[in-house]
Amino acid sequence: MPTTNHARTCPLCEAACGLKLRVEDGRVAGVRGDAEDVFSRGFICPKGASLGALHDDPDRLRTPIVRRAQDPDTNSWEEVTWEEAFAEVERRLTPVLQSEDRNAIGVYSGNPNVHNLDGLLYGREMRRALGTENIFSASTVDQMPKEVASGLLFGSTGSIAVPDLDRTDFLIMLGANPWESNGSMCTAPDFPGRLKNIQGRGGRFVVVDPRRTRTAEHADEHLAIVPGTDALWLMAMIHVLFDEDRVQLGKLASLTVGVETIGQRSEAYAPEVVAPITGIAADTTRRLARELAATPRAVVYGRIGTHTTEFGTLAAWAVDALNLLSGHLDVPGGAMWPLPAHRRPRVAGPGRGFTIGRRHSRVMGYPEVRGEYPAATLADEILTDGPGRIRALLTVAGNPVLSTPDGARLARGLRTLCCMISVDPYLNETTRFAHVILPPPSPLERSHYDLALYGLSVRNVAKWSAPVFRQAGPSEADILARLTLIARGQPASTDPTVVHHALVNGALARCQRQNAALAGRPIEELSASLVAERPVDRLVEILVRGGAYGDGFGSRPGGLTFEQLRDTPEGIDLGPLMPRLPDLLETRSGHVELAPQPIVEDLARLGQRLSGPQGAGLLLVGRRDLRSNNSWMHNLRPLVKGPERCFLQMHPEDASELGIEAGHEVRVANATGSVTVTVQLTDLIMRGVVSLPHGWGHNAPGSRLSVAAERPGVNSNSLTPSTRLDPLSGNATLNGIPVQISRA
Ligand SMILES: Nc1nc2c(c(=O)[nH]1)N[C@H]1C(S)=C(S)[C@@H](COP(=O)(O)OP(=O)(O)OC[C@H]3O[C@@H](n4cnc5c(=O)[nH]c(N)nc54)[C@H](O)[C@@H]3O)O[C@H]1N2
Ligand SMILES: Nc1nc2c(c(=O)[nH]1)N[C@H]1C(S)=C(S)[C@@H](COP(=O)(O)OP(=O)(O)OC[C@H]3O[C@@H](n4cnc5c(=O)[nH]c(N)nc54)[C@H](O)[C@@H]3O)O[C@H]1N2
Ligand code: SF4
Ligand SMILES: [Mo]
Repeated sequence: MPTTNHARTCPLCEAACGLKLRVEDGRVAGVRGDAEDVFSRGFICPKGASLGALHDDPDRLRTPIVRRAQDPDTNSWEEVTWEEAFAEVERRLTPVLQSEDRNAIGVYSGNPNVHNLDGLLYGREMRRALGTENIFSASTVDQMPKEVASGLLFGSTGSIAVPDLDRTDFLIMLGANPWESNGSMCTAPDFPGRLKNIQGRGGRFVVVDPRRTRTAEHADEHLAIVPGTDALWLMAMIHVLFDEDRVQLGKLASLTVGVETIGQRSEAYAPEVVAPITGIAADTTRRLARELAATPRAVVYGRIGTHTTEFGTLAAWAVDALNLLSGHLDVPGGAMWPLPAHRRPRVAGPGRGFTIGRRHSRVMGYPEVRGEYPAATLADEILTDGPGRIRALLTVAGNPVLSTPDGARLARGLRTLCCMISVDPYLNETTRFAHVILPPPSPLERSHYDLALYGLSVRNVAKWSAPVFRQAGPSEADILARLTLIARGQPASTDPTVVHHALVNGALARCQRQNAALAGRPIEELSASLVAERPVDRLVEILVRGGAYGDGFGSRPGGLTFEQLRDTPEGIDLGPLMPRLPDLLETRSGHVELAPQPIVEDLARLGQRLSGPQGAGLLLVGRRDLRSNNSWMHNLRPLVKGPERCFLQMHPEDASELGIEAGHEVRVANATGSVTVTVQLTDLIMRGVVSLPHGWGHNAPGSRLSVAAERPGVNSNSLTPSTRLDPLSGNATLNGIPVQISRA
């Protein structure tokens, strides 16, 4: 077979790098960064380089499997045909569907959906068909606070402002470590290189993190902050702007309401008051607030360390508030919004606004947020008896046993389900409780276009990648379509084409409603003009042709077409971010709502933190490692070889007070659980803080992760309480968790 080369966007993290894969004899013989990719220009990390290893991993499931024994700990899995698998899904799911209690079915969707056209375009249809309110996802152990803050401020959870990295001269970055993570809610391939470029053009960047991370080591300044106190520090920054008369709204003055309210509410947060709680000296805070206000191109950016805390939404809101009040929102070099090729700009004017709590979860009474309940309460809904109790669960691309709070309790709950179906390529800590596992094709067997990430990107870019290999089984869209049909009560053998047709026609009708130029043209005619073949690609084609740069199905000659995407495998650069206000605003007032009621009320809770008891003891935070990806790539030897990565970081002085020495096995414990792990002493972490990575603990009986099981590590979420949530978003508090440490 001849050697072939394939350009591809990497689907493994938010950086969306362009890769070049060399295929020889039907196998991936090499992966390198694609120097011609318009966005990443050759950047690659070790994970992207292991895409071939992922494709070839013998533990990756290629056929559906069904569990025959009641006890998940025994290995009773049997390979079945796809027809048998769907028949088994129907047999198990139908009684629950017919019980008239649709909430008896729960759905958990995990992170890889974000990088997968099939999951993004078909998951919603499946959830809708199930008709349950019990929807959960990894969003509430991640970015939901930023979505809620953006919803309240700008009217839509999708309107997330990103730092204009390539044009800023001063960046304050909180709770992010892009040197390891490659960036999040800010799609920027070679994030480290872009940070170095800030310095290269004479600018500065400052990192706020309890650990002196690799990112902090490269920064011009590092501020060690007490975990969970970012919202207080950001309020102190806002305080300085008002106190020293440095608020500058610029063009946003006429577009913003609530500025005075925030001025009043910030009075209590003088840097001097906040300093003993955050650990950041008052004069440092004042100096940075002045520098932010005085630098024309400057921006504040906060990520997971700020979001996964008890004040996550307030911290996320305060980042945007600080950008706005210092004149750095919607201007080059500040925080801006992308306009991806698959979206259309709105016409300016009042929108529908955003509300939380349209209903409440059954057991804990948590408010619904963007149609979901907190992942942290999934176990409550399974374990607590009564009408509406979850008895059947679908997981799609998620591993909540390792990724969400109190994994051991969730595992106890999953064991009791009468029906669990997982769409997942691995038999792991979560899917081992399933009755049927339906494996999707490998990432190299599907097409790719970043529907989610181009909405968070530091440049407007469009790139579509063709599959490298033909898929062996059904596509993930087919799998989800068949689940949709079963949920609708159709026989398991129904051809999923009906779902594909309905989605494509629905998308065409929507496109027509939004494009006046298409009025009156028959759907059949629009449909006949599509050139893409697979249903997911036809959906992308519709969005792009009807989108901001599209050809409008011939009504805007010269506009973007699917042929252009297909024939430009290195991607199409659509230019730097452009100002988007006011057309982007979807609030009811049509303004930026700086002081929405939920935020003002929650600021009262933050105020109590000023006078409340300051916690003693050690606080646990997480961390990420370049060669890891949440919980699911520890089975690839090229990534996990080398030194052990799952260990506890601790400051030497904290250790010596407890009689702990380097390399000791220690017991980390709190009321939720305990783990035993090796300790590494390092002054990279501030005193009073310890750090453990998440996503480990691969020693569950009955799982099939032969490489990962050799060095399983421990599950840090054994220590995460399921009840300490950010009240506005329902997001779990994953950082700043009190723990006790002793020699094991
Ligand atoms: N303590 C602590 N906990 C955390 C975090 C933290 O910082 N600290 N981070 C949180 C964050 S940010 C996130 S996003 C969550 C992640 O939480 P989850 O999304 O629940 O977990 P992942 O580890 O990403 O697991 C992904 C699953 O998807 C499967 N998968 C991979 N590719 C595909 C595919 O193409 N299709 C399908 N159907 N399945 C696929 C994998 O086998 C795996 O089972 O974890 C959160 N948990
Ligand atoms: N290599 C690798 N890359 C990944 C992932 C992975 O698992 N591995 N996961 C992907 C996913 S799903 C996501 S969401 C992104 C996340 O990407 P990032 O947001 O960059 O996440 P982290 O690298 O975990 O960095 C978070 C930092 O917050 C710090 N921190 C903890 N608590 C606090 C606090 O209270 N305040 C402040 N200011 N800082 C705090 C931690 O010490 C840590 O250095 O990464 C993505 N990329
Ligand atoms: S940085 Fe992310 S997108 Fe780029 S190669 Fe690595 S895993 Fe893939
Ligand atoms: Mo995430």
